[in-house]
Amino acid sequence: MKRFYKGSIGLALAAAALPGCREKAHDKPNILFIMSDDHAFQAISAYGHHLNSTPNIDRIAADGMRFNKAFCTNSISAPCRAVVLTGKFSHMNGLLDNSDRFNGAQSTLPKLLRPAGYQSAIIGKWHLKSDPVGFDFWRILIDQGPYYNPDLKDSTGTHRYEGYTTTVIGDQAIGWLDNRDKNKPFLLMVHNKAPHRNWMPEPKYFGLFSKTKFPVPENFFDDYSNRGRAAKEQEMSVIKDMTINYDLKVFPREGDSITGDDKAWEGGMKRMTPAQRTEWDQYYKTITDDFYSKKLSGEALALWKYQRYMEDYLACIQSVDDQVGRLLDYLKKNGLDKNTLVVYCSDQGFYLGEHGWFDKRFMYEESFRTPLVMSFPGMIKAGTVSEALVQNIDFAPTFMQLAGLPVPDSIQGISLLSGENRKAIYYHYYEYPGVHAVKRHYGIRTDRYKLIHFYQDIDEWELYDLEKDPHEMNNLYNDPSYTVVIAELKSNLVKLQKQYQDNEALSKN
Ligand SMILES: [Ca+2]
Repeated sequence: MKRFYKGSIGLALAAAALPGCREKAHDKPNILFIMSDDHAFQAISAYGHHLNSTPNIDRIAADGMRFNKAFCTNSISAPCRAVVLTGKFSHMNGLLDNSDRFNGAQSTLPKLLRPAGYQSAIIGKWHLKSDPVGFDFWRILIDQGPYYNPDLKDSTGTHRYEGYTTTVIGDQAIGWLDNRDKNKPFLLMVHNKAPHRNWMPEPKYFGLFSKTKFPVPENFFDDYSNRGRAAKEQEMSVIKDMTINYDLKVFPREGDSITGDDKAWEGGMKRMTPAQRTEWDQYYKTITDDFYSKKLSGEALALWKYQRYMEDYLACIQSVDDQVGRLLDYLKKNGLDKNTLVVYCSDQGFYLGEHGWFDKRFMYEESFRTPLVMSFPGMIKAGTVSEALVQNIDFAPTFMQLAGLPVPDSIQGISLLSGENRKAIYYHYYEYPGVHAVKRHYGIRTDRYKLIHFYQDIDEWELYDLEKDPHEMNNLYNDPSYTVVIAELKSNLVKLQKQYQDNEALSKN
């Protein structure tokens, strides 16, 4: 099977033809890379999950390719961003978890594309602590950034922008496109804050899903039997860890003692203008009154929390989809649509109640997998689907090949235009001890199997047969009928660790 399933031949041929047919720098393809934060593939209608409707993201899939097996390498924000920028695993680019500071002196996409004449910009979430290096233009959120009236930092300083953050980022992206040097090809990275926790929707989408009853995932009440300690000891449970005030927007009552994550409940709202706050209070007061009148507990409370979570999470995505539409319309209106590769993805996946969870981090499918759709008329056949195993290390080499540049050996990803296909992918997560208490682990995934090693304060292996157990409910590591499978996976795991030079993991096997 080729890397580009079904559409592979067209893509490979077009890619091969590129350097010869595009001799002038300004004829080189533009790259519009849109990445959201914590956008689950389950929440994109092109993926067929029917939770919501994302017509504009779906346009990219309809005009191009939907990837069903796109994955990250370390399922958490800052590391994913460093991987995208460098085309290298976390242990190679030096950014292992959200507490690390990115070393901007290293080789990154904007610098790598410069020899081909590219101008580059990044707008929106950055989250790498150091300032962007190598971009011609940058205007970024501070740390995670708020949902309303964000401060954006650029080379001149930090300024406050009034409005809903997703829209502000869209405005800035359009503004940059309008003012760019039109004689040069561009790389524009548009990084949304949404739909990251704590899921504060845009006022026009308040109540969009209030009448929708979302189907509860079949493993929402997972008791983690047949799994190890990592699944049992995490702190990302909708039932136990999702907070009523901060996450679910119920106002605390007079005299309530506010504890834990709920202490942050008012932080985002303090940034609102009085008019925004009035609208917010009006909508969420009704929800608050309803919540206190119901006096829910046990299973009823768990299900209420799930519905409430989904309403706000999906409403935030509606604004993201609007801005994707604006950008696509801009490209078309300005004659850029034919010569621009458009990518939509998320930094990683997210749990929408599967295993009873929110958040990410685990190598289990919902957080390991990311949505990925790409369009490029004339190169990617419309409406194609890829089942190839691809990873976020692949963006940098893909963009380089698209620009007609040789890909340096130090880059660990494979260009999606190369026609090469990998049989297995590698993963390594580090942020432990840390928020949500997901233990350190690494592992290998093939088309059918996943082998994970949880280490540091434990030493536990898990094996899943994704064909028989797609929801990863049954660890088969101690099942004797899988002895041969495990031995083969371990041997391939070692090969990948050597190939990617993950010496720390090699010592833990
Ligand atoms: Ca994220």
